[in-house]
Amino acid sequence: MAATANGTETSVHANGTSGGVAPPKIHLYTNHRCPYAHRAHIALSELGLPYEETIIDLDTPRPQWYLDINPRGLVPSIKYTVPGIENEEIIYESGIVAQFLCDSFPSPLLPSTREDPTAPLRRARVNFFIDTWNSKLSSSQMGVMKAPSAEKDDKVKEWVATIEKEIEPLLANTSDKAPFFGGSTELTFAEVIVAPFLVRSFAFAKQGKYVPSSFMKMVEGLPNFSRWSKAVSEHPSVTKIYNEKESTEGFAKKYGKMMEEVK
Ligand SMILES: N[C@@H](CCC(=O)N[C@@H](CS)C(=O)NCC(=O)O)C(=O)O
Repeated sequence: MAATANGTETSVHANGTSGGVAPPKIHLYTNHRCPYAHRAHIALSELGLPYEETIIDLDTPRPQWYLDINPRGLVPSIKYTVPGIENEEIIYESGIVAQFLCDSFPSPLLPSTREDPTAPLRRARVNFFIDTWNSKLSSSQMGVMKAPSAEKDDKVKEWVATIEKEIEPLLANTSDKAPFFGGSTELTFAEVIVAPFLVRSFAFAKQGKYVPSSFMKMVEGLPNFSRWSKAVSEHPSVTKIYNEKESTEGFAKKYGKMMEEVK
């Protein structure tokens, strides 16, 4: 880690690439407590791509140099160059960053449509899972987090019922040996997108602060979801930069006011 002229920390992650292809130059602007940025870290780790990293302080207004990179001021962003082939390009919005990386470097994360005729259908399944997670689960999770204490138990039941109805069947072909989406032995793009939110849900439930601890016990009754979520939460590409304490404290700092009534 080195301090730079603009006061941020920059570090280099030289994992090496597979396949003998000249690596692109990737610079990731991130903050390790952010679940959206976590998506980019998981993709980079699984793809074994080397990258440089600058940590963006989310507790202070974004400096102009970062707004010039990402006018929305959010993390993550990547600066991407393939020397001699692609000029420097800035890409932001975590889903787009992760998808771009997965499409650029075909891997078990997301099948490439270029060589594999079964890929479009497998990609559609992954996208359906992500869409279901975002459209059906996110609002019920927020419902639990924002609910006053007296209503939390009912809200958590609704959340788990939604997981059972919408997610449990989509994990039907997972197993102990192949616990990831679609019965994969390795992480997929589905996990890249949802794992950061999954691990934070469990962290909140462990703390019993925004999410009642009963959540942990209740999801144990869902065999597919609990097997899958355990494998995802323990995967080294998911745990690599994730710091449970910093992430949940960061959330409390940012959203403490909004959640005040639920303490
Ligand atoms: N839709 C964006 C959301 C990214 C986002 O909200 N990042 C948060 C950190 S988790 C952020 O940069 N917030 C700016 C701030 O806290 O001032 C994405 O998917 O990349």
